[in-house]
Amino acid sequence: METTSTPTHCPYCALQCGMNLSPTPEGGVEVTERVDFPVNRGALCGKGRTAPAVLSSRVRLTSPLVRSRGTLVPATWDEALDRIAGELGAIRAEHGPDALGVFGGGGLTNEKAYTLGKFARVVLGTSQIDYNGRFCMSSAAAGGIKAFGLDRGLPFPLEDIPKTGCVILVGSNLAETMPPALRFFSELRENGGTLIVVDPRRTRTAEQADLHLMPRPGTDLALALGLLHLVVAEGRVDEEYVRERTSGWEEARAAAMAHWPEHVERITGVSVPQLREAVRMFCEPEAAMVLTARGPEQQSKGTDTVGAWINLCLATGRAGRPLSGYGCLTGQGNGQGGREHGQKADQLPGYRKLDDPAARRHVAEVWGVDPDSLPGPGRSAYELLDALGTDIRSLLLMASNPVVSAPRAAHIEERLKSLDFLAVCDVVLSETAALADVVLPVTQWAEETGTMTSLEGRVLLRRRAITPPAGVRSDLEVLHELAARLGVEKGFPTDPEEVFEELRRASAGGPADYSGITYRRLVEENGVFWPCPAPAPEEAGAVGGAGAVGGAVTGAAVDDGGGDDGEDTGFDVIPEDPTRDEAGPAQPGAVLPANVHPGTPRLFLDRFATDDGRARFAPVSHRPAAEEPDEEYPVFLTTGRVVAQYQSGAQTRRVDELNAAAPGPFVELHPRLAARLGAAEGDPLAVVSRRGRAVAPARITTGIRPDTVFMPFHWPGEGRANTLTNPALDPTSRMPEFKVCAVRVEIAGA
Ligand SMILES: Nc1nc2c(c(=O)[nH]1)N[C@H]1C(S)=C(S)[C@@H](COP(=O)(O)OP(=O)(O)OC[C@H]3O[C@@H](n4cnc5c(=O)[nH]c(N)nc54)[C@H](O)[C@@H]3O)O[C@H]1N2
Ligand SMILES: Nc1nc2c(c(=O)[nH]1)N[C@H]1C(S)=C(S)[C@@H](COP(=O)(O)OP(=O)(O)OC[C@H]3O[C@@H](n4cnc5c(=O)[nH]c(N)nc54)[C@H](O)[C@@H]3O)O[C@H]1N2
Ligand code: SF4
Ligand SMILES: [Mo]
Repeated sequence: METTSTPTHCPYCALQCGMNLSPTPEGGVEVTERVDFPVNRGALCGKGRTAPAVLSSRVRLTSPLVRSRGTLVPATWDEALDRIAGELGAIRAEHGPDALGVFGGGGLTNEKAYTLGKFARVVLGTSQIDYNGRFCMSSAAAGGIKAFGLDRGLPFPLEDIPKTGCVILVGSNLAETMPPALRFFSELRENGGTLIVVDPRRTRTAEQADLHLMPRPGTDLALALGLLHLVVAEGRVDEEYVRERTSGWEEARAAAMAHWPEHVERITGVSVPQLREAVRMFCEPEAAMVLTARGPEQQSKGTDTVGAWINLCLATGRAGRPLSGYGCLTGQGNGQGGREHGQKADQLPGYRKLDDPAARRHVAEVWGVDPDSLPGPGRSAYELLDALGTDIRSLLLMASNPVVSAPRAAHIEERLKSLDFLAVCDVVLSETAALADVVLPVTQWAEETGTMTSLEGRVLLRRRAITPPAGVRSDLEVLHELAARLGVEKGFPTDPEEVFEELRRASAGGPADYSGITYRRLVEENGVFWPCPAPAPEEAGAVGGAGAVGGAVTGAAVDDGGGDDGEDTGFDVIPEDPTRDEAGPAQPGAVLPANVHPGTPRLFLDRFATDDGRARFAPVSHRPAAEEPDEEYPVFLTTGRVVAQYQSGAQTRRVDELNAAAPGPFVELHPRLAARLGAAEGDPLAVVSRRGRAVAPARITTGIRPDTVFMPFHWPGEGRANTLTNPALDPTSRMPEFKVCAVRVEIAGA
């Protein structure tokens, strides 16, 4: 047990708020204020503040569990690990490596996500790996790569938001999903800027807006096209910018011109005067931003929708310029880093592509394997889960709870049950872990060190603050032990910093280049924004300047100069144990040695990361949701979050204070719809879709469209929202349509 307080970061969302963990007299830890981290300056939401409750042995797993005669019973680590390795080996021998599925999570540290991807490809030899981030920001990632050649959630730090002129926040309820970030938007308005919120519900976030557009679910694509139509019609296109910094305008323009404002009003339900007002607010100031979150992204056309919002930025010259740009508000703690280092079906570390021969060669060399031995791309998350029990016979699952969080969850639950073998690593007995043949209890955030990459693209060090209870091991130890049992003795270290050193080399030269980042720098500089290349060995000894930390440098230029630190690797010297480094983080603006790349807080200012340096317009047109309301299912269902619960609730449903604030599921509906049903506040409502039926009490509010009901997805059982959701996939990102499906609502039991 450490005796001093440790500066670290929250276990939950992508904001990665800074906090101190201080020892309590009882031998535990409590969260205390940490003001030096600029993103939250000490502010935390209730989830962050109460996070130590999940460290308690009262709610967590402290012994491996192995299924014996139908029930999970405590076992030793050796028994549990032997069982997993034995089953995986046997299934592979009988059905081949692609019968072994692996599923990861965006909450895993970079070190774990990297190791899990390597484990799947090198130890198991399977192509069948994907992760829950596919359900999260994959449409924004696909849209960003198409347009800019690179996907980093925000291309600028949050601190730029108060200084811009207007922000359109599309389908983000950040007042509930990232409460401390609301400050940046309040400051924007205090500075005279404006906020537009696009959401079918009048959320706590929408209440802050100068203009709230309330479209039908699933119509953001038409909305963005309608706004672009007006930009053209009103002569607001930045012709010079379009000429010099973009390509594909004519096609995108033609597509937008087919979306007349009156037509868009009919599709979206947003009136033409409101559309005009939004265009005026967005175009008049010198700089403006569009930020999307899950609302427009979790649709079967999410990638095109993101493309349409980016088009709006490009046509008006609002990308790759100071205080302007398109960004996606990534969701999970390591939603950003988790999508960069190889747990994704088509990916190798450093955001490299698995089907790129040069990438395969580079990574295979770091891993010490033959490039030809690396499997090709596998299936996306939903497709992988849907194939369980067919050609995929076993699943190793780490950091996700799909029984609650996957679309068409009853079906996925059946698929999980139909497996020959399921192994789950978790900190608690989640609904998915409860189905497993073996459950391994793992260490969590405060008990282990690792790096996280926040929604800003800022790589952070989350530090170990307490000793884990006896009986648990880290995910890295699990992968090390399984690799050894499956015949791979080397290459799976258990020390996170050792893994990070390898990740640096594997990512070097890739789009998400971490090679210039060290644990020491992360502590001293309060995080480092990627890309951050290490100086090339041949540059060592050259003279050059790195520029100021936090300064505007481009993503593409990697001119970090050089200096002589006496190391031919160009890497920094790593202190023995930086997690014990007493020195607090340096102030922003710390002076760096000349040969050190400062990191890249702001991307694209000189050029985009495409081959020709130009941003690409997307030639997109509106199309309806995969399932639209009809006579049988006349109401839209949309889903999302409440402030006091996190995701599948596996962690937060174990915290008393959070359960008191958000005890269970509900169906939010408009008084007019309630009147039609004859429903009063609190009445049990049955919500029925083509996938199934869920029951939860009515919560009546005028803050939602009368044609739409909303359910949060944090609970299992009768009120599980995902019993209803439609797994229609976006053709590019393979994102399921969590945000739109058609339902019938009735009073339960009536
Ligand atoms: N409290 C809490 N915070 C969280 C999380 C959590 O579970 N709980 N999870 C984290 C994660 S992983 C993520 S991804 C983020 C998600 O953060 P957000 O994207 O802010 O969260 P959601 O509630 O899923 O969706 C946001 C809004 O989209 C709206 N919406 C629904 N359908 C549509 C539509 O068709 N168009 C538009 N424009 N809007 C629509 C919903 O009404 C909702 O208010 O939150 C992170 N933070
Ligand atoms: N209807 C509907 N469904 C949705 C969404 C929606 O908006 N609507 N949103 C989607 C989105 S954006 C997301 S991100 C997903 C998230 O949904 P899930 O993937 O289910 O995410 P979590 O509930 O965070 O599950 C993480 C699990 O990992 C465990 N865990 C935490 N840390 C660690 C660790 O370090 N190692 C290991 N091994 N385990 C750990 C936790 O205890 C928990 O059981 O849900 C998706 N599902
Ligand atoms: S906003 Fe996110 S990172 Fe910050 S305290 Fe809440 S859950 Fe943690
Ligand atoms: Mo997410």
